[in-house]
Amino acid sequence: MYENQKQFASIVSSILQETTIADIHTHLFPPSHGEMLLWGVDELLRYHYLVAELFTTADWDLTYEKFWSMSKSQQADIIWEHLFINRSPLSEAARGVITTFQKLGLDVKKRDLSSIRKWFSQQKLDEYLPKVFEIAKIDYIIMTNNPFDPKDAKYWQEHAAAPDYFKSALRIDPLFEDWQSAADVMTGQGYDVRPPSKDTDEGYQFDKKSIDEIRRFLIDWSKLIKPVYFAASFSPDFAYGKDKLLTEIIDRAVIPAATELGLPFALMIGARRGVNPELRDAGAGVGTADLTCLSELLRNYPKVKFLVTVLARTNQHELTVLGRVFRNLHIFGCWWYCNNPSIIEEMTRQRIELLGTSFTAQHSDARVLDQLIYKWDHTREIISKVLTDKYNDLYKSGWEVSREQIARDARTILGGSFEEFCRK
Ligand code: FIX
Ligand code: ZN
Repeated sequence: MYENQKQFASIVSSILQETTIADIHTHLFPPSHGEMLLWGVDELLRYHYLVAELFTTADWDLTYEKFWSMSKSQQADIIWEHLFINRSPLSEAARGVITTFQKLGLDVKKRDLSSIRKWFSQQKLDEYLPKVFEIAKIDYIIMTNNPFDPKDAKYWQEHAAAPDYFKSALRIDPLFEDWQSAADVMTGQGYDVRPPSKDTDEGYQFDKKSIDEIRRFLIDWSKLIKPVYFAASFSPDFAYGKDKLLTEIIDRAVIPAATELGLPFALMIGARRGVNPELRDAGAGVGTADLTCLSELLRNYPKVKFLVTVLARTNQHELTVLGRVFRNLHIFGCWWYCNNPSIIEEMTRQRIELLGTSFTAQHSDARVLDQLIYKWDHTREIISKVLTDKYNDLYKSGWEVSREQIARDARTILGGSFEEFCRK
């Protein structure tokens, strides 16, 4: 077949470079969402992963308060100085900035932030956006759309037009983490939702009318934004079946709405928010979750489709096993603190070894448009390494794969398997 392993590795790598991707979870918005679409050098540098890293090195006199009161470009300057000039950008998030500049054709050797800034200031979003999608070879991305966020909601209510390669997902965290303000928002939008009250031994409960109204809210919002799935993130304490209120919201509002609309429900489990509130978005921690609660949910609703990713490395093997055991579960991505080459490689090997190609290897979680470039470049490199090894193992047993079959398998774990699951 191929003359040697090196040649084979480069063939797999070149196929991966050409494979187009469905990026199934991002925090990007279409240009019609105005300033909510973040892009450019300052946004790249003030990515919350880098903000957290900055404070691991900065002197005490750089207080959180001082940092947050700075302009975006001052924040970017200070991060550049600490993480790129005073030391080497070795962390995954810092390396990502360099990859992005390089793939955009900028000279990174000079380390000249002002000339890089000048280049970005000359870019026009209507040309730059498709260019980023082209460099990153992305078919479409899925956004995170929060109907409880007045800024996001406003654009949908005004029917702002989005390109069809920006698909939506209905994000409903406030229903679980802050029902008082969630109830206020729903009431403000004309739904008769009263906060749950504690009038039974069962603990807090919604009245029947309120729960019906939450379901109606989810269905109406789905009609408006046409999401690919419902989504929520949960702390490691996710306790479906034990936490009465959470269980009630899932059982009586989310699942019936998802069933009526034929939509999957995505659960992202394991982020402990606000461990260091001073860091804002960057201040979350990670914890191991009890996935027996997830298996109960999967068992209770065998015909509802669930998309799941977990944050703790310690939960990954158990989740992969659940992915084998439950046909209504599709596992996806290497989320947040797992989005590091060493962990992506480990997780991808583990998933292929247990699931073949029935999973989605990665999502970018990009918050800044330009990050699509590095996130997918780095992921492609790791996946081609893993696939090369796996095809080599097959080759030793006499099984040969064609270029077309490699391309098919690569697209399957980078979007195809997800699409098939959603169509079920
Ligand atoms: O909840 C989420 O969707 C998380 O991905 C984010 O909140 C988090 O801040 C992030 O950007 C992780 O990559
Ligand atoms: Zn996210």
